[in-house]
Amino acid sequence: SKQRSSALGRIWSSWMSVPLWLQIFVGMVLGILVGVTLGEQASYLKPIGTLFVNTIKMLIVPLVFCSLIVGVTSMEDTAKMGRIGFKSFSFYLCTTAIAISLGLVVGYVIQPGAGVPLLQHEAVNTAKEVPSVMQTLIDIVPTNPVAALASGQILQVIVFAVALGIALVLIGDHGKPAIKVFESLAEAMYKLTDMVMKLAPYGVFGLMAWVAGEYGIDMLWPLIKVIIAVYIGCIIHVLGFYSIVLRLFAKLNPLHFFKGISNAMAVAFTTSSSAGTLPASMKCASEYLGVNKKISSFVLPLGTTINMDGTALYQGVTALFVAQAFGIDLTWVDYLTIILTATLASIGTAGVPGAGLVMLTLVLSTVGLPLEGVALIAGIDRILDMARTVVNVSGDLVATTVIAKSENELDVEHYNADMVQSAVI
Ligand code: DAS
Repeated sequence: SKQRSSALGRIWSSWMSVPLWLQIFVGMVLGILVGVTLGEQASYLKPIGTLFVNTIKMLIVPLVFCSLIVGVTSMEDTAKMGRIGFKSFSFYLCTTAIAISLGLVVGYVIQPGAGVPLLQHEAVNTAKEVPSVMQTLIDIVPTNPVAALASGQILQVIVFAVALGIALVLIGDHGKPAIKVFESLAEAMYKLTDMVMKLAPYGVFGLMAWVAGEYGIDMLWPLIKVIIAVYIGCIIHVLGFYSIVLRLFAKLNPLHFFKGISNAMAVAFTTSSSAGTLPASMKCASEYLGVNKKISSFVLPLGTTINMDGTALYQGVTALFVAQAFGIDLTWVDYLTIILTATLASIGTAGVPGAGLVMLTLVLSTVGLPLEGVALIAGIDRILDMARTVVNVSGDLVATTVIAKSENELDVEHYNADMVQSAVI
């Protein structure tokens, strides 16, 4: 039995060395295989998934509250950067809002979750009274922030966190101790999120087993449609929207831009980390695009933390997928809430692999969509993460280029020169 326990020990340690996204993918595949084999009995595995979903729910409010306060207070130098800071901040929020809207359009057109036998039976069509758009806008200001935190009114938590963050900056040194507290709480919440995400392979296994057992293998097709929809959205946003932005706001030829950032896009696609791609982005900006380091050294790192066009677009598509899969009709107000939440939440999302999946729970809970949808997406999330990180990084570089041009800090000849030649220079 000694050999057996050491063999088990070896297997466990090799399993733990597998990257998390691969563990989650394996969990999904095994869950589907077990579900298809066991059929109805597989529903006994559902509690594993529910437990996982509940631990994610536990994270949302404290994670969003702390990460947003830290996100807002860390942008103190953005304010100091005056005009450039204002340009960067507004450019980033506008493109993120457009990205999430494009994601909603693509999700609406492709309907990845429609007609899914999946969870229609579970259609949790809570007949929600539909508040008016005006009522929704009024409601985003919490009359009692503590009650908003306690009841998980996400949009109200976000608004209060941003307001408190701004106030903490404005009170100068008096705010420092509190900011320090929130920084360590945010750090702790990131750690806790890491720990919870380590349970994802098992939670996804349990949920996928239940879903595959109840509804059969044909629930794979909707997931494939989600991948297609996200990739189509990302391609449209990068090649379509960013080209228009470059022509319209900077009168630059987009072709040179895409050639110039191809290295950064490759790194983003393979690492799924905007933060990890930052060195490559900095290199592309100065060596290929002719952007003055004074601009790129500020706008790019800022973009890595607060600009997530790809993530926002992905949240638009997947939120609609979950709504369709659960047979829940979203109202205009819901769409507006999703746009507001994803745009503001992107300020607090870290540029690391899988961050978007955690933020998806935030978007789903603001419009009352079941978080089981997160576990459905988790298995394919890495494939989606690669594409959305390319968009995140491209968006950071578009902003840097456009802002540099507007500040006359872009060497246009360098930008227009053929790539090889400019690299030599
Ligand atoms: N992978 C994250 C990034 O680095 C984005 C995400 O997870 O959504 O930008």
